[in-house]
Amino acid sequence: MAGILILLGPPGAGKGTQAQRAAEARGWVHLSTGDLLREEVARGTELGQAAAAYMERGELVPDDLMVSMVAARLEGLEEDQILLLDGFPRTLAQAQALQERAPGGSIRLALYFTAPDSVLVDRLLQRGRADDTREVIERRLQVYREETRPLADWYRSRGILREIQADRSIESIQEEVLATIDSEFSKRP
Ligand code: B4P
Repeated sequence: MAGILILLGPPGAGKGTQAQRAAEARGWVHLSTGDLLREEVARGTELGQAAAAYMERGELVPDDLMVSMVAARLEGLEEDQILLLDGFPRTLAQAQALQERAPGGSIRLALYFTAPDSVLVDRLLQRGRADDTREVIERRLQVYREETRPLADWYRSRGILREIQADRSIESIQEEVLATIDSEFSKRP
């Protein structure tokens, strides 16, 4: 059975960093909706043009666009593939859409990354991507608190949430991420 692992957390928590490392270490598939959107923007596609203004303001791209983008990739998921979903879902509507489209029982874990806002802001300012200005970061954190953080309770109530303290070194977080996933897969192969 295919397995889906969700990486949930505020901007700058290191979801992308950890997803990329775990995918490389284990041969899993990494799907970052932020990276996909940035590719669409760079290519100037219709979706990219629609998404760019939201991303520049630190707002979420509308659910219908995000759901169809991810649904297309879920359909191509092969038996026994492990998919690391980085940055999706970010709203309750996206979580519900994922639940409906994912093969039964395939959503195995939601890893919930947490770190103080001051740490997140410093990391993002250092990274310096186009949407990493102080004003846009503040807006992204606010949108995160309102729209995305409630998903932690949603997955906790389904018994699949595992919290990861993300205010630590990249290496020690990676160790915990892999150990947490391994322990889940050893329970229910
Ligand atoms: P994303 O691309 O997902 O960006 P992010 O949340 O800022 O990054 P992440 O948490 O992955 O941090 P990273 O590892 O890079 O989203 C960008 C935008 O796309 C959104 O604002 C939204 O507009 C749109 N979007 C994406 N998905 C969407 C969806 N589902 N619905 C609607 N809109 C959507 O780490 C950040 C920095 O910290 C890096 O420089 C890294 O090197 C550093 N770092 C990481 N871990 C560290 C550690 N342990 N210690 C020190 N530094 C660390």
